[in-house]
Amino acid sequence: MDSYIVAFILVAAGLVVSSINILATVLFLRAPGMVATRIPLLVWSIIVAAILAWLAAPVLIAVQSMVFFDRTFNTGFFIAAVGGSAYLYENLFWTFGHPEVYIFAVPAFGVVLECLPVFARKPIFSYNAAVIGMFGIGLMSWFVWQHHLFMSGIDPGLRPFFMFSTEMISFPTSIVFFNMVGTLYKGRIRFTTPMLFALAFFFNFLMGGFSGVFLSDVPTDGQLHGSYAVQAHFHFVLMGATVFALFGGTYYWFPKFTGRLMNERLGKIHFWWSWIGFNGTFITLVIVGFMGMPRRVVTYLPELHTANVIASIFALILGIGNIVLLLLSGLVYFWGQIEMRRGAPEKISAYCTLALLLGVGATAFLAASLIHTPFDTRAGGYASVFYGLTRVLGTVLLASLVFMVGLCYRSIKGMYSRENMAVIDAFGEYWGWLIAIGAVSYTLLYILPFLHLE
Ligand SMILES: [Cu+2]
Repeated sequence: MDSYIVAFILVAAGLVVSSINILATVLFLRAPGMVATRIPLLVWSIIVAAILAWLAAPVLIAVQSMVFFDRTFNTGFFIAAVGGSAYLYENLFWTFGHPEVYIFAVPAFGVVLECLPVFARKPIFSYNAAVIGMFGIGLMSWFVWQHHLFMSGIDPGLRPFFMFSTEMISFPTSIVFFNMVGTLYKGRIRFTTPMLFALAFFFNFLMGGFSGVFLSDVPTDGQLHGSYAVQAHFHFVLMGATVFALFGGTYYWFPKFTGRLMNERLGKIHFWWSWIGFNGTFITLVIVGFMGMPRRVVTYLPELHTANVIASIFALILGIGNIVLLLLSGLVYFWGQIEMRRGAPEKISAYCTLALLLGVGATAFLAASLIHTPFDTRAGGYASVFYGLTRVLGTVLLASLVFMVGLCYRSIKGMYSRENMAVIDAFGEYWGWLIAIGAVSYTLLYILPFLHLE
């Protein structure tokens, strides 16, 4: 536990330092002629996120330090028995926690705002409004944190303010959405893979936003607090919107990194499997939440069984869709090896980095799809196999990704060449096999038993 706290503090400190780095770069190191009104919207979105991270992360450092003090030096900031308050912890945590949501979400807006004009073949609709909208979101994200505490003993007199402020954040958000709609309007749209991901972001964020408006309403929140509806809302924003934008961005900028387009057909398979799997899982969980199923509980009422099975099937689809991503990671790495053999050793760094990113994305998605496992895995021999193998696979996958970080670092430093690529080849062999084994065991472990369940 203490090492978790220290890790959190270190990550938060890293966040502060890197956001200062980004802000200083944008302020002082712009190319000549790069005036404020010409900065790409992606960069504006990262500026907003960097300001949020710069200001919010210190709060996390402070609150985690206080927890550390409570645990190690017998202080009592959050311990009620000696006059501290756990409610204080919740407040401090969410003072960081709500802006943090936008540290993820606003750059996703930026990615989508870059993709839409290209594939709608029209300039962005009202650039200035998009910048103002994103800054508005960043500013207002500071005044809403107590919507997480409506049911945690908040002073009832404060509730209307936080209800109102939360609902008001949909105004700057709508401005950015109008930019997106305006850009699409009468455009000659090409449905490429990045465009599909950008449009999916649009839909998923809308779902997350709408459910957010309902949850910010105090009486509704009283009913839905701690239910699966909240969990689904959270996933629509952080996974449906942010991660989908991340994938779209990867497909969009890949050719710029490597000079090669990614395979459109595989990309589209990846997209449709993920999107259908994602929405099938979480739309079902919204409904299950409305029917009263609480979070963090393994068992549920018998009448919710069908809905839970449906959610599980879609969660599996989501996982399978992202095996495509893992396969792409192997493929990208393989291309890198070919380029090296052709005598372009400098290219391996770009390929290796992208293979790494795809691997991280696939691992994250696989982990997410396992959150809603369809079995009562706590008992019996199957449970042991399920947990044992999942952990072994997860550990091996994570270890490989860590190794890949080292490999990428060395390749960026230019330490590999056509004559000196034994390590590159050895890892390629290993990575290919691991992906194959992962795909097979995922099918055996998570899909086949499920088909025999009913
Ligand atoms: Cu919030």
